[in-house]
Amino acid sequence: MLLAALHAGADHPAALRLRGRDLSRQELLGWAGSVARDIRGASAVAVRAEPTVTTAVAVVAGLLAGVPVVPVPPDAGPAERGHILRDSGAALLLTPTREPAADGEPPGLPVERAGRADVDWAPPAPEQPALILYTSGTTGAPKGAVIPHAAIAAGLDALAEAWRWTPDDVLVHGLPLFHVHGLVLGLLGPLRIGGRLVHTGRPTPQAYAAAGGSLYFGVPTVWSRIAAEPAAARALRPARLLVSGSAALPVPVFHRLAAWSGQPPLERYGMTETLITVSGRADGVRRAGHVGLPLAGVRTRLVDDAGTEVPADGSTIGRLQVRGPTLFSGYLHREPVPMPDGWFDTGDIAVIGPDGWHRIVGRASIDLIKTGGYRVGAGEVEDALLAHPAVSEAAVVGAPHPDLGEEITAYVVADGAEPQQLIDFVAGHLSVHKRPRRVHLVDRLPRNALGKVQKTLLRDATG
Ligand code: MLC
Ligand code: AMP
Repeated sequence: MLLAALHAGADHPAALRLRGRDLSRQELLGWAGSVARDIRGASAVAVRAEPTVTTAVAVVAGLLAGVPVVPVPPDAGPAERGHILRDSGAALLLTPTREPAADGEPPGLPVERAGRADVDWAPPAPEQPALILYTSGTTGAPKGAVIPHAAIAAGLDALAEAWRWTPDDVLVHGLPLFHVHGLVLGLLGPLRIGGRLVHTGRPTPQAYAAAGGSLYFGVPTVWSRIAAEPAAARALRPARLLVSGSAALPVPVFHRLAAWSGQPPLERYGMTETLITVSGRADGVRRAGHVGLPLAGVRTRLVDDAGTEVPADGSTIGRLQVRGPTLFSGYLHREPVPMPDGWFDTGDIAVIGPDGWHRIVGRASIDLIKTGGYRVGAGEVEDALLAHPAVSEAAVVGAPHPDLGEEITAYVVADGAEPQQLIDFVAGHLSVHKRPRRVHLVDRLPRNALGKVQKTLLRDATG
């Protein structure tokens, strides 16, 4: 049973605290059981994934009912939201209160009005899909990665072992509930392992400092802002573990955070399609710029462009491939992903040392951007810009950025549109975090002899 701690173990009146509202495990189970009864048999349910207790209830209801849950970013504009709802085939949209269904969208089901009910049916089979997480590729609209119950269970158990995560922990984070980090680790983690969850709302240094947790999750942008505020970082001294992931933690941030908080952060690496596969250990060393060792049950290897394995010697660079029980089962409505002998190609470039420690060097494709821990496909942002009537050409790159890791930067050929208008246009059509933060208006884009845009030139020009 995936949410083991929900059904057993000690309860707490504030087992979950989201936006200042508390819920015990018993309350959550009864409330979600009632929603689960209403949605059983649906092909999939979409959930507007705000960081609230009603979102927790909706997600748990889907998992109890054996209905795949499709989290929808709460700020998704019409293009992104419409795509997710259509592509996933969600039969219902779970919202906090009753709302009229928008044109072409599935009917809504208000979670706030549900009653209490027991779950008296068998739990879903481990191989059944639990979540469909929409994630960006290099081109086109986001794809729905199908994550089975068994993958989540295996991934959380491996993290519990590596991090000594127990029901005594109070987990604190302020991450969105529509990606692996905030949703799988940050919400389902405490519901499988036990302990309390305190969601801070926006993950500001002050909110983290005030939360009094034992275990903290953050993306590097969150840690870099905390490391810049010594008082907030010092307030984390009583914590047991500060965990960073979803993007590379800059080495200076690692050292600053260690100095102020009294402990080096623990880094781990993963992705939507694989969940977390590599991590430091609570009882082990922490190494700046390194993401750790494969988790229990996971194997990793490096290959060259021809697919031949290269040595794990601490200096040879290769494409990182992973194998194990935490892998997704494929993208919805797409050709099966090639996974020869179960090996999945992450698209990340890495080095593995003789001691097994992994260092992520970068991504194979310039068209996947990591900004504030969010993965954004350049193609999706370019398509959104090209939908503006004034835009004739657009190229999007991730420029190095001290706070965000990479900053979405667009080079645009446009007739009669100002940069801010184009930024707002994208923010209004996709999720707000996918907007370019900078738009350069240019006469033409640099192209090679074959007419392909030379993006490395653009990225280097902004770096
Ligand atoms: C700004 N805003 C606009 C706007 N410009 N709104 C409309 N139009 C515009 N043009 C508003 C936003 O709505 C928001 O409002 C506010 O400005 C700031 O938003 P932001 O730009 O998102 O804030 P920022 O400070 O940059 O956010 C930093 C951050 C965020 C760290 C909080 O990037 C974040 O939450 N990242 C987490 C990503 C994550 O969880 N990734 C995990 C992927 S899973 P308001 O009202 O909200 O303030 C994965 C696997 C693994 O990778 O390994 O974990
Ligand atoms: P997402 O699909 O949003 O989960 O993004 C996954 C990608 O984030 C990975 O393929 C990596 O490129 C990146 N990533 C995740 N964790 C780390 C980390 N600790 N260090 C460097 N990159 C990371």
